[in-house]
Amino acid sequence: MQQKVVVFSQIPNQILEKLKQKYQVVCLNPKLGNINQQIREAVVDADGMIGSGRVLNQDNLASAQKLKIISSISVGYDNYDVAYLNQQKIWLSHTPHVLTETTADLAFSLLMSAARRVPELDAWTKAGQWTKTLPSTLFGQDVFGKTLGVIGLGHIGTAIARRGFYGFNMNVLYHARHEKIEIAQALNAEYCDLESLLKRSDFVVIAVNLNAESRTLIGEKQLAFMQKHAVLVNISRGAVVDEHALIQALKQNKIFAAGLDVYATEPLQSSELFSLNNVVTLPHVGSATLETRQKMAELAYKNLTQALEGAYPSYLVNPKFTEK
Ligand code: 8YV
Repeated sequence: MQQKVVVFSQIPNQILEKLKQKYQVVCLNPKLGNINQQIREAVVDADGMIGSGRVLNQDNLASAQKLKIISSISVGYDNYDVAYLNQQKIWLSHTPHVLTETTADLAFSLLMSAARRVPELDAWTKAGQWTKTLPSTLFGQDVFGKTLGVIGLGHIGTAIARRGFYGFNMNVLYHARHEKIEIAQALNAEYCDLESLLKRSDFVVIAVNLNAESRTLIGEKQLAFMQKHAVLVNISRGAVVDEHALIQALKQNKIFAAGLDVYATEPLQSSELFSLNNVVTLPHVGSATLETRQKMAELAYKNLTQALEGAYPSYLVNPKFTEK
């Protein structure tokens, strides 16, 4: 009997067609009604799921009778109840590595845009306000040779640090659960406790996974450690930062600016952030290039087919269960 796969988000057509050649495919569509109800109904006899950007937990997976794998098209997996999946012996796979450099590029795009006030000055120019030499009140911050503090030195954090060290001659500090000796030596990077990093950095980039330890890691107290000319960049998950505290710090010019790609609530359609000139807001586009999203989908397809063919997926998040 043909195995059934539930596609729970947009995926590249080429990958969708490959799935349809092998499996009975059900594509969910939020425009057709409550997506969680669609998930509950579709997973009853599903063997696998593939997609991203949805919360999957007992609330919408309890009806699954034979689900073997959820293949996430993402590196982060905080939107999945991994403990529940472990209990149900449902594999969760993800797509690390293929998006590392793209996401690090985006992080530096935000850093530079916030430092040199690109969106604000673009709007100023296009509004016809360039009638005389730029007033110093619109000047930005230097990046070259400054101090970069990276919070989380995983693959993406390391790629960001590499850009700062080699590309902008920056002095690199990092904070992580433990020292990363080899990386630190290669980038002449100094391990710091979080408070020191925040106090010493001209640019702070958050590149941690979201977990119980990192949730609201950056709150009012931590923001107060930062220098008035400092810039905060967040490309991890919105919940790592107390968004209300950040808004207050930006409104009171306690820091120079922020560059954000992630938010406590997503999609973000209204926020006090949108009224502030000293924050650059992007819509969770860290990995959003055609090439990279194709590579992610291809890797997720591979993880899925490996599992449905009885093999271990290449990038499992949870344990290598034996058969259920
Ligand atoms: C995903 C991301 O594309 O990979 C991740 O963890 O945050 C992005 O690259 C996004 O999660 C898709 O919703």
